[in-house]
Amino acid sequence: MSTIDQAVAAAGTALPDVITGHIGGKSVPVDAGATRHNVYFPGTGEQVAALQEDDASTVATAVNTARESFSRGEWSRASTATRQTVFRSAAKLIRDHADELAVLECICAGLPSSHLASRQVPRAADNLDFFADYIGVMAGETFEQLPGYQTIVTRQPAGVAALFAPWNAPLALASMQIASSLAFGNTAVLKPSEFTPLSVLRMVALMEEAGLPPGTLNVVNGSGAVTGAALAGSADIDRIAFTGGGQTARQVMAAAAQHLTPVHFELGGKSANIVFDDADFDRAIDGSLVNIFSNSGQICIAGSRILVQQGIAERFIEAFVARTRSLTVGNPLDHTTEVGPMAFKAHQDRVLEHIARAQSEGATLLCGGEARADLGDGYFVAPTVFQVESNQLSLCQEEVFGPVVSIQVFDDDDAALALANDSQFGLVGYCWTNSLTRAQAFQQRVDAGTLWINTPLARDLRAPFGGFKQSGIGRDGPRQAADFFTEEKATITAIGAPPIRKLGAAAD
Ligand code: TXE
Repeated sequence: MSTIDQAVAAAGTALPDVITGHIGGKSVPVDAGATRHNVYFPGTGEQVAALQEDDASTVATAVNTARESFSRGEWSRASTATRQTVFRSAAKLIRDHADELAVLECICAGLPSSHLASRQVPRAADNLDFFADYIGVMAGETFEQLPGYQTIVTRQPAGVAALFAPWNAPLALASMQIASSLAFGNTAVLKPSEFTPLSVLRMVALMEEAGLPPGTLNVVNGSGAVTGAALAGSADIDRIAFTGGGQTARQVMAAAAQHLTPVHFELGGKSANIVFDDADFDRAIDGSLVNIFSNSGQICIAGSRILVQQGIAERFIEAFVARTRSLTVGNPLDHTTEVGPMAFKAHQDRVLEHIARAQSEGATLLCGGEARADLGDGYFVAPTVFQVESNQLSLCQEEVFGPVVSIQVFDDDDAALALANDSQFGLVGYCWTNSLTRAQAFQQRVDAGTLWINTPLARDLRAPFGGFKQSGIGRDGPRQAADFFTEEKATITAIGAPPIRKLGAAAD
């Protein structure tokens, strides 16, 4: 029995030979003539299953199914209480199936299963619970300042949403898109990454088990070029939410422009992690490690540019490199693993190219810098630390999306701020200091959608999340999702009988 089979059997589940889409509550039938892509376990390179690609005509069927479901109204016009009940039941089922979902995600994405079961899978359930709560308390607006009239502002679901989820945190990110759109009564077609379909498909099945009407949430599978492009270019979708890379986002935006479909983008980052000389040293070390090596660096919020102040730089770099060398890199199914592999082979190659380019541009390699071939055929990259003297290196300007960090030394606060903001991205920032004034000055001037002070990432779902500059368009968040996934409508009612001009009544 292979490692994958053992893990899957232990989690009480089974793998299909062929993974297909899910439309109208049913699996898309297996078609021997359809294009297939192999899905591999990043921990060993073994094949997990084959994925059947949905072509443009199957994508059209999925969109039509979502549209018909929207028009029938079993979800779009369901009561708030019904939608809350389904979301909460689904959240419970997700928690009950946490081990199974963690294994399904681990064998596709290669994220450490311990991290998945304890954090990422519960996040998916939390997203649903959060939006269930939010729709129970959200309010419209009323204006009564205009004498003789009352104006109310209500919201209608936008219609059919196209959701594009990435491979780096499939459940956590797809569930955010699903919760943000479905909560307000939209129906959807979701395209998971072709590398990581399994956990998302299982979550959708659990949502239907919880009472989500078939046809409300449909899944299409396949490559971005075929399935993704067909969905993004559909004339019959009302919203596009995309989480992925900037280059793909440009293509999605061009396709959306044909139909003026509004887009919501959550893209990459090159976030500064600034350690001032008055920081709590041990917390700053712990947090800086978490910020870059969580999910093997495959997170948009990675603190991939460490900026450390001169006075503590030598001590910080020494301690950071020592801890990096001691990270447990290995099979993500092993519960002691801290850093898993890259999610797929082409991405491992891409990360190694970034490392080679950093070296050729003059960055000083302090540790790592190579594939971990000693760990077998998995797509491992050794946790890598570079010291740099210029923020202009490609290492400091481009998102690597792997376990690779640059460290640059700065003199004073102005220099730190200038370096932090010298980026095409503006997703998040991290700052370590015990000076309130310093933190506040930094908070006011840093170009980032989220700033964490003296802590690694701690997500508050009530707050907006998204990026400045090329890190995205729009924000996740309850009010922000309501703004994106609904149409607002103003209704003005006369109070009593305010006068109306009497056109054509001059002859009287
Ligand atoms: O993602 P893509 P890639 C960043 C990260 C990474 C880079 C490229 O820096 O190295 O992006 O990653 C679908 N029309 N992030 O190329 O292509 C695709 O099938 C419609 C940051 O692997 O952006 C998948 O479902 N869809 C990020 C999704 O887009 C298309 C997470 C994302 O894949 C398409 C991932 C098309 N023409 C990568 N082409 C984050 N913000 O967390 C592809 N897709």
